[in-house]
Amino acid sequence: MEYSPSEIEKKWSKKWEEDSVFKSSNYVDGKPNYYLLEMFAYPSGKLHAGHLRNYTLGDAIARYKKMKGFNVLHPFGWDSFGLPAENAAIDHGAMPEEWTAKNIENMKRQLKLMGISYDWDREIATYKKEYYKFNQKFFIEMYKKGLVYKKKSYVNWCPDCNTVLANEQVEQGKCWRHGKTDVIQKELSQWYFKITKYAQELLDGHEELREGWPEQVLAMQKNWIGRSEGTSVEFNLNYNGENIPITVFTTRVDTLYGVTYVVLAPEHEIVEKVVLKEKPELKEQIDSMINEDKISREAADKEKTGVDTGLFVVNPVNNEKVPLYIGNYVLMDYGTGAVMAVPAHDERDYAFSKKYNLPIRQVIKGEDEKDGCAYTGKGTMINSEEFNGLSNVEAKEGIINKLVSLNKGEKKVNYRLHDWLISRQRYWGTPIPVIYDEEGNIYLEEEKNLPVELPTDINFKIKGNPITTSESFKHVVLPNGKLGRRETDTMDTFVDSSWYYLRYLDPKNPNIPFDKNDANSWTPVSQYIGGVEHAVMHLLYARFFHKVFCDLGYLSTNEPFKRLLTQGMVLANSYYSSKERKYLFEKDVELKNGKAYAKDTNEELVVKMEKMSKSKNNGLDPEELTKEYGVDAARLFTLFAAPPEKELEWNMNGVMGAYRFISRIYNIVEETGEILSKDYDDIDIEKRNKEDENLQRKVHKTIKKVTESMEDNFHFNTAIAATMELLNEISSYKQNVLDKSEKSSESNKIFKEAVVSMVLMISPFTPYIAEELWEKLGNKGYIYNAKWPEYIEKLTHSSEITMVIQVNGKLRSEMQVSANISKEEAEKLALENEKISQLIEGKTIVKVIVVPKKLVNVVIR
Ligand code: ANZ
Ligand code: ZN
Repeated sequence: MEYSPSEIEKKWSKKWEEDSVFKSSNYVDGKPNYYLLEMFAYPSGKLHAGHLRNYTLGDAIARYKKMKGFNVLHPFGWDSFGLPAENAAIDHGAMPEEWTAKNIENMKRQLKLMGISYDWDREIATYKKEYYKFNQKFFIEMYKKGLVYKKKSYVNWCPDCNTVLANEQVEQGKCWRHGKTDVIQKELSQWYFKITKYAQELLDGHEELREGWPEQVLAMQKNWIGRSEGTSVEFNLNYNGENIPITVFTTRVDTLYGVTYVVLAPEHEIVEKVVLKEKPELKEQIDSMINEDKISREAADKEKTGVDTGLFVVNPVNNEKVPLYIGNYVLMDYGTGAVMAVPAHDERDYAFSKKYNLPIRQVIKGEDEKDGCAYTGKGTMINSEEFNGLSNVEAKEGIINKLVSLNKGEKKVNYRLHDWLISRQRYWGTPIPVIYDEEGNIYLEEEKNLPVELPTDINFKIKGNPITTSESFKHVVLPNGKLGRRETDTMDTFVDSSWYYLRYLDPKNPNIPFDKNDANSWTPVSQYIGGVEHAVMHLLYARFFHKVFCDLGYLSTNEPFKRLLTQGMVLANSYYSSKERKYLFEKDVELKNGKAYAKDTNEELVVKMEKMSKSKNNGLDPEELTKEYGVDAARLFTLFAAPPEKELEWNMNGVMGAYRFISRIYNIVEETGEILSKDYDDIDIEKRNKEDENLQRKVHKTIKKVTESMEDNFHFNTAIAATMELLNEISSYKQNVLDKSEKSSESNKIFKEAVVSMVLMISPFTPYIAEELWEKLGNKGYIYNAKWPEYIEKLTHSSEITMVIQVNGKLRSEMQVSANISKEEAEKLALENEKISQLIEGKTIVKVIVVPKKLVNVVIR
C-alpha cells in the first residue's frame, strides 16, 4: 500500500465529523482550561495561504495542549459585516446576506478539509441578528454610563468607502482599504466611544501583557496612546473688555519667557467666536487649512502656513503682549488646540517665525548651539527674570509653581489617543439603536425591542448610504406616540470583533451575551494568534471593551488576551517577464538549473520573493495545493519552513519534502505491521543490546526536545526537525537490526515504542496521517484524544562506563564506552585509542584480553 493522502484525509474528515471529535465543554472536571483562539476570518469566499498558516499554527497548538491534558477551547467564526459584501451587492445585485452566507459556507468547507480541530458547534457570525443584538445592548449600556456620545467635528472621510473612518483607519493620509485614496476632512455629527477615558488603564495593562505579547505590538500601542507629561498654561485674550482665557499645552514650560506669539488650530472655537467676527476676510484661508489632511499637517517637513489675527494675548508670567496667529501645524484634536510658540527652542516655531518675520527670543543657553535653527537641548536659563542662572530642568519646576500660585496653569498629562469614531454611513453593519424626534433629540431604543434589525427593502444603486432608501426602517413611532426618525448610521465593524471571543463561551444563548462565570474562567484567552496589522485597531479596541465589561459588571478579569502570537507573512515567488513586465502564474513557468523561463516564449524571467497576494498573481490556493500532496504535507511545510513569527517563503520543493517525510513514516509502519500490531510487556532495560539502547535514548531525547520546543513559544520548526532525525534512526534501526535479525529480546518493544512516540509527536502537525497510523498500530480511540508521550530523563543519557586499557598488563589509558559494549567493539576501540596505537606501532599483537565492563589488555611483542 502506498501513502495516498486524499483517501486518508477523506476518511478521517468524515469520522471526526460523525463522532463530533472536536466538541468541547466549558468545564471538565480535573482539567485546566486552555483557550486557543485564532483571529476570526472575514468571509471573502476563499482561504488564502495566510489563513492556512494562521489556522495551522493554531491547530498544532490546540492539538498539542489537548494531548497535554488541557480542556481546550478552539472555536471559529466570521467577521462578516463590512464593505465588500455591500460592494458585491452594488456590483452584482446579490444581497449582502446571501453573498456572505455563501462565502462562509465555502470557507468552512475548506477549513474542514484542512483538518483544523474547531468545535463548529460554537461557530458565530457577526452579521446575524442574534449576534449584533448584543452590540446594540452594549451601546445602550455604554451610553447610559457616559461612554458613548455624539459630537460634531471634522472627521476623516474616504470618498471611495463613502463613509467616515476612525483615525486608526487612516494610514499616511490614505484610506486603509483604498491605499491610493486621499482621506479628506468633513464636518459631521458622529458617534464616539470614549476610549480616552481608558487611556491610562490601557497603558498600565501592558504590565500584565509584557510576558506574553510581542514587544513590538506593545510599543505600537504605547505609541498610539501617546502619553505626554506637560503643563497647561492660560494666556489671556482681552476682547471688547472681556477676558477670554486661551489655554495651551506645553511640554517645555521652562521656555515660557521665550514665547513670542501664540498659535491656534484653524478649528479652534475662538476662531469662529472672535477672529472671524473681527476679520471675516480670513475665512477662505482658514477653511483651506482645515481641508488639508491632518497627517501631513503634522509632518515635520510640511510647509507651515498661518495667518495673523491682529489680536494679542498676555503671557501670565511676565504680562507681555504677544500676537495671536492661526497655523496649520497646530491640530485641534491634540492638547488644547493651541500652542505657545518659542521659535528659539522649537523647530516648527522657528520655521514659522522665519516665514512670518516674528521675533525670536533665546531663553536657554546651551553648549552645542548652532546657527540657523532652534536649540532644543539642555542649558542655563537667560532672559527669564528670577529664573536666570538656573538649569532649565530646575527652572521648569519653579515656573510650574509660579503658574500654580498665579492660578494660571498646572501639570497636565495628555494622550494622543482619540475617542473611537464608531458610526459609518453604510448598510452592512450593526444599526445604531437610536431614534430622533423632530427636534433632533436623542432617544435610545428600548432593550425589549432589540435587535434593531437591518432592513432588506434596500436600493443599493444610489450614491451614499443605501440604508436610507428603506422607508420601513427610517420611520418609527416614539414611546410618547410621536413620529420619530431612526439613526441610519451603522457601527464600525471593529465593534463586532471587540468581544467575539466572549460570545464563543455561550454562542447560542438568546438572553445574555455570555455568562460571567464562563468569562472569568476562560479569559484572558490563553493564546491568541493573528496578524500584526491589528496592533492598534482590533487589539486596542478589544482591550478597551474588556475593561468596559469589567466596569459594567460583566466579568472581572483585566485583559482579553494573555499571550499573543503575531504570525509572519507568507511570501512567494513572483515571475516578471522583462518585456511586458507582466506577472505570470507559477504554472506558466519552467524552472531549469535554478533559473526561471516563460513556458510559452522561453524568455528568462526575473524572480522576486514577494508578499503572496492576488494582485501579484503569486497567490496559491490551499485547496489546489492539497489536492496534489495532501493537507498534511502542506501543514507540515508551513510549520517547518520558518518560526511562526517570521516570514514564510513558500516553496514547492519544501512541500514535496514534507510529503516524502510523511511517506517514509507511512512505509515503515506498513512494512513492520506485524511487529507493531502486537502487544508487549514492559521493556527490560537490562536486556537491551547496544542498538536498542541507542534507539531508545534517541526516542526519549526527541520527546524531550520536541516537548521543550513546543513549550518554548511553539518552535515548531525545531520540534519537527527533531522528529525527522528520529525517523532516520528508526529507519536505520529497522534496516540494521530488525531486517537483519540482530534482535535482542527487547528489540521489538523498543521499535514499537519509537514508532508510537513518533506518531504521537507528529499528530499536532499532520493529524490525518497520525490518525491513520494510530489505527494501524492497533489503537481504538482517536489520536486526538491520546496522551502526549513522556520522556524518562535517565533514558536520555547514555549509560557509559570507564574501561581501562593496558599494554602488557600496564595501565596506559582509559576510555568512556557504553555499558553494553560488545567484546569485539571494546577491543576495536582500545586499539584505535590514540595513545595505545602509538605504543603498539610497529609491534606484533599477540592477543587482546577483554574483561567486560572493566579492562582491555593488549599483549604485544
Ligand atoms: C512650547 C514649546 C517649546 C514646545 C519648545 C516644544 C518645544 P508632545 O511631546 O507630542 O506632547 N503642541 C501642543 N499641542 C499641539 C497641537 N495641538 N498641535 C501641534 N503642536 C502642539 O508635544 C507637545 C508639544 O507640542 C508642546 O510643547 C507644543 O509645543 C506642541 F521649545 O510648547 B511645545
Ligand atoms: Zn476607503
